Amino acid sequence: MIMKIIVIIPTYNEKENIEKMIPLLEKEIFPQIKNHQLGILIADDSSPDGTKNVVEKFMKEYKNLNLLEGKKAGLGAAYARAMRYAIDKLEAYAVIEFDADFQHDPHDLPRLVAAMDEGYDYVIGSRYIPGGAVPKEWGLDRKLLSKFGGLFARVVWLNFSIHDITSGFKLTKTEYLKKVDLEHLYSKAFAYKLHVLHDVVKMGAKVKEIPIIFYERKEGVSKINKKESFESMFVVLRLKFDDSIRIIKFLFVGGTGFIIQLLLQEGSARIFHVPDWLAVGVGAESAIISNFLINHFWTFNDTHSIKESSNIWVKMVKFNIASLGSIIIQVVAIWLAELVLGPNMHIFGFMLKTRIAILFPTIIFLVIPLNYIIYNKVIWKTQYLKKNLIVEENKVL
Ligand SMILES: Nc1nc2c(ncn2[C@@H]2O[C@H](COP(=O)(O)OP(=O)(O)OP(=O)(O)O)[C@@H](O)[C@H]2O)c(=O)[nH]1
Ligand SMILES: [Mg+2]
Repeated sequence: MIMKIIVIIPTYNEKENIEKMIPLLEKEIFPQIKNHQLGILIADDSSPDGTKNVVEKFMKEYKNLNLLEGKKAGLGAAYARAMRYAIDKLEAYAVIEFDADFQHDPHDLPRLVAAMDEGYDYVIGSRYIPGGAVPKEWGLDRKLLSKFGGLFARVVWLNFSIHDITSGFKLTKTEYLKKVDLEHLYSKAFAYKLHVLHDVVKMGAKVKEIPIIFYERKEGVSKINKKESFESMFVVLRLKFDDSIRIIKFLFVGGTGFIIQLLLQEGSARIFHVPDWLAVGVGAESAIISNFLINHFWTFNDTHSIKESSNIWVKMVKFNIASLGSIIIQVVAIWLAELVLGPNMHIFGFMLKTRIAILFPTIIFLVIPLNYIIYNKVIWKTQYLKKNLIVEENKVL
């Protein structure tokens, strides 16, 4: 099927480059991509050198050439604006992020589109896979900076499947881009691309990297500066924090459960003088109910609209079963440990009761992770959130 693909080119003082780039794309590159309808969207930030005039001159000749003007607010702001325009006004099926300065070879464009035709949703022109390269003119400092930036994101996000996180040359299907909150990206500059990549990958887009050679710019001057790398690291961490917020809440709720259990158990034993076994039961079940409610209305409150999910009572029963499972795990672990090690054990020269020494690692390494998985996969079914990661209501033009 013929799809509309828009090549977005942000420009700031790129008169000499854009003068050569537009006819090259229109006359030589686009005709190579026969099975789709291509267009160009220049996102110019009122360049003082008159880039706009050059574009307007070409617009008379090429009907698929569009110009979107704005105030200078950074590369990310220009892209966000242009992507929104490509989605809403040009009704693009996919967009391609592309530099004006010939650092990206226009001859690579058909390969990106071919990967889309193979069924990929997000195609990255990658400098860091075999066949790819960064400019040989780059000094060691710039090479390291670029490599380190990508490595930082890969380590923090624990995503090693993508080799070039900061590439500026890529194709994205708008089906995914529509769900990215473009108006509130964490960066208006270079680091915008980390945010978009993070969200698109999280939504489960099929990603392909194809090797590209990144050249030194031909004309004009670079707009990148050192402070961008700090901002990029900040954006990477902030996105990681967002992703971890559920686990942070979950751990916090676990803590409140522990306190409630202790208070109710001791309260019912000391104030109401109920037998010990009943006091323990009251304490445990109170903690289970309060943990369930806080998790339901707070930790997992974003899952309430999932239709694959069951109702609150069913969840409550499942939650009780999971909690019972946790108790059984602890009992079995301690029973096994005592069987093997005896009632007491020596750790760093100290003698400890085996049941105490084993309780902590069992809870930390077994009970907590297992519960977290069960809550996500079985009780609140967060996997169904993935596709609709970011709600479309955020959209403002
Ligand atoms: N509209 C707009 N375009 C920008 C802005 N900053 C950069 N650009 C454009 O974005 C593309 C990439 O910017 P460059 O300055 O080349 O950044 P870079 O490629 O990382 O750095 P160099 O390797 O030094 O060229 C170019 O086409 C620029 O003209 C901006 O604030 N607004
Ligand atoms: Mg450049």
